[in-house]
Amino acid sequence: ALAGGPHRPAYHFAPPTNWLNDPNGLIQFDGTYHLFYQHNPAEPVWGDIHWGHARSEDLLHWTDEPIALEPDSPNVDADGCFSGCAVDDDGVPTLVYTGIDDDRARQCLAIGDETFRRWEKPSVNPVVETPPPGVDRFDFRDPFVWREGDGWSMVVGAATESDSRVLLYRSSDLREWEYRGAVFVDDRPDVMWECPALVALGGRGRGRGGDQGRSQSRSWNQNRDQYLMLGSLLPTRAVRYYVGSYADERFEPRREGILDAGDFYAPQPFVDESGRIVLVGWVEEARAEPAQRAAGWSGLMALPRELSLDEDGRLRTAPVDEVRRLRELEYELPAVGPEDGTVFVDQPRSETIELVATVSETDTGTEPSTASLSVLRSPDGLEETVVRVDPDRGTVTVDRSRSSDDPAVETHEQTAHFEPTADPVTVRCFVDRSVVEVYADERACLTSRVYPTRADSTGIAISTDGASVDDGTVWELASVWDDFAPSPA
Ligand code: DQQ
Repeated sequence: ALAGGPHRPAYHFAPPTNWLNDPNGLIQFDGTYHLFYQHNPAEPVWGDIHWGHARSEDLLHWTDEPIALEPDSPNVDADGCFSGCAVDDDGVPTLVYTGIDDDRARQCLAIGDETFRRWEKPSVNPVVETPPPGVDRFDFRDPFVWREGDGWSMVVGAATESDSRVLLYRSSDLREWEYRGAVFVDDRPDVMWECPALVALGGRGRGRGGDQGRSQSRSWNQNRDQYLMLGSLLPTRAVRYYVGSYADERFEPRREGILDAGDFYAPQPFVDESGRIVLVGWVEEARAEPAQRAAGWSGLMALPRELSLDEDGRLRTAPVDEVRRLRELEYELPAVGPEDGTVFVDQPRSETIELVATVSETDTGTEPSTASLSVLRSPDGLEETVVRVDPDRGTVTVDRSRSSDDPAVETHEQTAHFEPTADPVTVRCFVDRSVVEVYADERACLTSRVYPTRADSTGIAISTDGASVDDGTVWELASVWDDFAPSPA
């Protein structure tokens, strides 16, 4: 049975029990998607890091699989199997991860078979034993590997005394690696670049099937100006992206931004068999440890997102199309004009919804014009989470000041930015019990954790302050778990 409580999500991936952090080893192999994740199987707090595993045919419904990696090799990974990736080595599923022991980080392999259930750690481990000179022995982790030309490339996150950097390695066989230098340097001091990733933004429809390596190498060299570099940065925990060129073993950024300014960290991209770039990220808890222990689980994954570039070279982020299959009962939302104040919506009353609405600025001079969507709202309005959109300023904010009666949860406001626009902004807002995941026109996204305490905090209200809301629709969304216990109504 699933560890539960009223805040367990119905359609986001969460571990069956205990702790989850970063997604690892994302791959589609013979049609099936695999998700591995940083996992403490004994407690819902970070520690004793294993790799948990789940599989899916549609990126929505997940089947729990046996633990893939255990920290069991002295001088290699006995203190933890930290983050990494999966590749298809000519039909052999292969995990590349960071082993931790004695406060040292080393890059390691695990070789699988077609069941994805037996993972052997070869005696060549670790495949990269020491970092290059100047790089901290512990801040040297999170390998991300892809096929490039006739071999393999790998980036590893690193910190030196004065900067953080993304290190590049090359190999012909995944076992012997040659250090090629820093592909990218971020010169802010005291930052650690965790979970680096570099992918070609090939664009949709390029793929014709094939494995991850093949689809990545196909777009390789075709578009050397269109690469995406990702980094999860300590200690601010900002998830940065850069769009730029990758040539001659250097990445040159052209544009940058924050991928998701909410409770979101350590995302990993992969190229699936259709050629899409799919991103999965960890959504952290914003409740105190005793509440996590009481629930018996901690951490979940944001909805899988498709990343692409628009005509102007800007990054687009949208939930994968499969997410539309969760839609059940559909309701129209009333249009709310700038003078209408607050409109309370009678139906649906649900904690698992998708709400889509278009917000238009109206000409009110210098005042900012905003529209607010209130979700997880109690009938008396004492509990509610407010999603505020300001097209003119280019912001979407999740106001959690009244999200929960529980004083022990985090309630600070979170804001994502996009380029201000005079055009209407379409907001897609996914509510899943303790998750509010908002997309503004595919140009900004924000995932926030909220913990309503009341069973009747299931309502919706719309209010405007100088803006108007039209074209609204709400769907109740299905649960993806067979043994999912609905919370008491
Ligand atoms: N989490 C892993 C590390 C990574 C960090 C440890 C990012 O490999 O740097 O659980 O959240």
